[in-house]
Order: sequence, then C-alpha cells, then structure tokens
Amino acid sequence: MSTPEIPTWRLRARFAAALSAMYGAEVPAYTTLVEVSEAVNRDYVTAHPQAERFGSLDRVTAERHGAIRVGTPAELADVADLFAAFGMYPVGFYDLREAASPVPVVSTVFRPTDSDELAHNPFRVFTSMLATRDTRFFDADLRTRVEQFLAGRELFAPGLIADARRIAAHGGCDATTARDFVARAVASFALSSEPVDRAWYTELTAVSAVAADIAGASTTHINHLTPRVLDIDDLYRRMTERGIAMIDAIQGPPRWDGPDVLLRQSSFRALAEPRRFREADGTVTDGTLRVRFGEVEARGVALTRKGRERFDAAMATADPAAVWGEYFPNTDDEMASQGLAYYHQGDPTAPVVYEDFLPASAAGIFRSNLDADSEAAAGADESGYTLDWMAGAIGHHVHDPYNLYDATAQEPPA
Ligand code: OOG
Ligand code: NI
Repeated sequence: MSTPEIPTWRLRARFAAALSAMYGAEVPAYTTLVEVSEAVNRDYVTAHPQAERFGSLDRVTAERHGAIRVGTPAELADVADLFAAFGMYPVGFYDLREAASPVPVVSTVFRPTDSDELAHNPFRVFTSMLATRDTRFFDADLRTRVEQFLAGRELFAPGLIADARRIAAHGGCDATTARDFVARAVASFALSSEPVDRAWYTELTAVSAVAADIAGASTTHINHLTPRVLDIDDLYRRMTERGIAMIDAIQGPPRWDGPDVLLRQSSFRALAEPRRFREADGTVTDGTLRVRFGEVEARGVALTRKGRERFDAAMATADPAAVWGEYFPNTDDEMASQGLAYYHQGDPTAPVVYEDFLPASAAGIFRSNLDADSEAAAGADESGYTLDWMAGAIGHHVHDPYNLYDATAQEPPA
C-alpha cells in the first residue's frame, strides 16, 4: 500500500486546530484562556531552566484536550470509528459513578498511543457515555424514554463514519478528501441552532443536568477544550485577576517543591449561551443554556501502579498538601529508584509525561460546573459497565494505560 498523502497524524493536527477555531468562535472566554495560557508558558520557560522537561514549549502550548458526551453504546462506537481515522484510540475506563460526587456516565479517552504519534500531535478527547442502564439514576420508565429518544437521533452521518473507517484502514488519505473529511468531522461537534424541546430538557434536568445535556437534544457538541500550562497556580491567579471566577480549587495533587505528578486541573464556568427552544405549544423562543465551561491543566510525570497506590492513599487524607512529603520523595532520583514513576530508560532527568486523566478530578470538574444535580438512589449497580463491556460495545480494544507507559519507558527520551 502506498504512503497516504495526508497521514492520520496530520489529519489529527488539522482536526484539533479546526475544533479549536470553532470552539473559540462559540465560546469567547476560551480565547482569553488560550492567550493567558500562552503568556504563562512563555514566562515560565524564561524563568525556569528545566521548564521543558515535560515537553517542549511548542508542544505544550499547542496541546489541547477536548471533552464530548454521548448517549448510547452505538454513538460511542461511531466516535471510536471516527477518531481512529485521526489515530486516536480508546485508553482507560473511567467510572464516574463511583466518584465521591457521582455523575451518571462511564468514560474513556481517545488519544494517540505511541510516543512518535504523541510527539507529532497529542490531541486527546475525554469521551463520556450516559449510563442509562444504571437503575440508581434512571428508573425503568425514564430509561425507556431516554433510549427511545436517543435511538431516533443521528449524531454522525453514516457516510462520515464509512469514510473514517476507510481512512483508518489506509492510515490517511489524499489532500482533497482530507479537507472535506476534517470539515465534516468538526461540524458534527458544532453547537446546533436546532430548537431544544423545552419540556423534555426540563424533565431531564430535574433528574440530572448531565442527562439533559447529553440526551436533551438531538445533537452533541464539544463540552470544553483545554489548553495545557506549565504553571497552573500562576494561570489561576492571572485568570482571577482578570475577573474570571475559577472553581474553588485546583483539582488533583497539591503544589509542592518535589516532582509534579499526573495531572492538575481547574475550570471556570462559561457564560450562558443563546439557544433556541421549542415550547409546548409548538412556538420557538430564544433562551440560554449554561453547560459549557473553560478548563486548564498542567501535566506531570506518569506514576507506576505502585506510585498510583501511594497517590490514591495521599489524596484520601484530610489534607493532602500537608502530608504529601510523607507519601512521595521530593526528587526524581528517589521517584525513579523507588519505582514510583516512569522515566525513559530509568533516567531521572527524562520523565515520561502523564497522558491520561483522573476520575476524581473529572467528576469534580463535571459537578462543579452544574447548577444543580440530583443524587443517585441507593441500591446495587447491576448495569454491568466495565472496560471489557465497553470494548465489546464499541468493537475496539480499550488500552490499559500502564501497558502504554511500560512500553514508553523502554524508549529513549524524544
Ligand atoms: C468531562 C469531564 C472530565 C477532565 O479533563 O477531567 C474532563 C466532561 O465534562 O464532559 O474533561
Ligand atoms: Ni477536561
């Protein structure tokens, strides 16, 4: 097979850039966030000689993750096929129903899985599916009506998914096909101007704001796009100074003087966005919805299974910041020699950057951006959602992140 003119990584880079342009036009606060992030990164690199150890200024500044939410296994399977054309594959299974503040979704992340591909373009999308089978959130009647509604909508044109499968099988496509394919893929995630059925949306909101966002309309949209910064505390300060109200805390591990691990995130609520509604009498009115937000993140070294156990234990304490030093050594040398974190070929100056997410932070980000959300009813979880279930439902292998980090750690640093 000949090498395609536009390989999947170029398609991915174009997809990420085009989504970013579209989202910036839809949510102006995102553009502010990107500008502030760029300034934070520039200043940080000027002031810190080791600043680029988690990635070059160029990669970090161009880096984004997105978040999308779908309603059914069939919709998730389409997302998996679509993203495979961009070289993005499902990694990890996140069960946000188990978080301290549960959200009725199960999630995975579509991202490049090998270091070359990550170096070309690391775009990743946190993708959640509504857990309609979980009777603690959805009683039988509501579940039936939600599933009927979802079965009647089409988020992705069948032709788009067929093209995606072909492009994935060829590892790319020609330039003309690329332009058309990326444009159609991006358009699938645009905020729709179709009227939202007021009564249906309101009924779902009473059960769960997340359910309303996912199943209240016949289209999906990007929920957020997140730039990466080298100093999230500085970003938080600068956004607050600009009068943008951030959520109360930075999610994830505390700031400290040892190696940064995994992921720290923060977010702010987006403004109400104009949306059209169809009222009970059939008329269409103008209104607003507030479901999208801005988020920012800082990434650190990937932890081994052993390191992750420590991390979870430290995070479970009353005040992680106060005890962090009892759980983690404050040098990369010690992190490496104790087998707590991944370093390329064991070299403590070459950390393997964490490419994934944290379920507690993800649930916290979800919840902190909702006006209100109901509690789950008590009872056993008989829904059967697991990583293996998801893999079967979407017809794609779901990678175990530790296997990917084990492989990356064998390679020399980029
Ligand atoms: C996803 C929330 C999780 C993150 O960065 O942890 C997330 C969502 O709100 O749809 O994006
Ligand atoms: Ni996010």
